[in-house]
Amino acid sequence: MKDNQSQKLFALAAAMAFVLAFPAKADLVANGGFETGDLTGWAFSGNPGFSSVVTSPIHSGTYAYSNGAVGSLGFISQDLTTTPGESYTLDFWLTNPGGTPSEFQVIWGGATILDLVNLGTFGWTEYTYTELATSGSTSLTFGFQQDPSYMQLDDVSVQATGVPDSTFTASLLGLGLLGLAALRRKLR
Ligand SMILES: [Ca+2]
Repeated sequence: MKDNQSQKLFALAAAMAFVLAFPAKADLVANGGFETGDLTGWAFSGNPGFSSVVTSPIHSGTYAYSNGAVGSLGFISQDLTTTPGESYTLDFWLTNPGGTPSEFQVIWGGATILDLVNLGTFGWTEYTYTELATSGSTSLTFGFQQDPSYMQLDDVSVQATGVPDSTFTASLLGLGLLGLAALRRKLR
């Protein structure tokens, strides 16, 4: 093998090693897209009626969560491992066909951060919040009531805010290594 060919291969291998060593931003939510086809990772409480994981409508993948609880709220929640004092970006998608009475709640660490009563009619809509963690475990809860119909939730994610996308950073490092290898060849 020619010398500069082996250098290229080495640089490529180094770049790949960087990408593998620094995984993408960690999503703290288990089964946030409901792609297990069930509520794996989520705990259910409250009104147990009309709660299911469905294949339509969905925002992405194959499944979304659907709830049409009548008369009172049904809740899905999970405990996230968080760092006290660190802020997190909560992101999710919701769609509602309209009709009343209806209610949708988001509860972060016991504090209600969103409480919509008699929601209007809207297609898949993204909601993004920045929230502070005050303990090593933060509960994330969604509450639903939709008497005449069903609303759907999909693509729930929680990520530490302000952490650079390490895959992108690693890619830049990899490109730098490739450039360095090319420079070394020129200088010979
Ligand atoms: Ca999904």
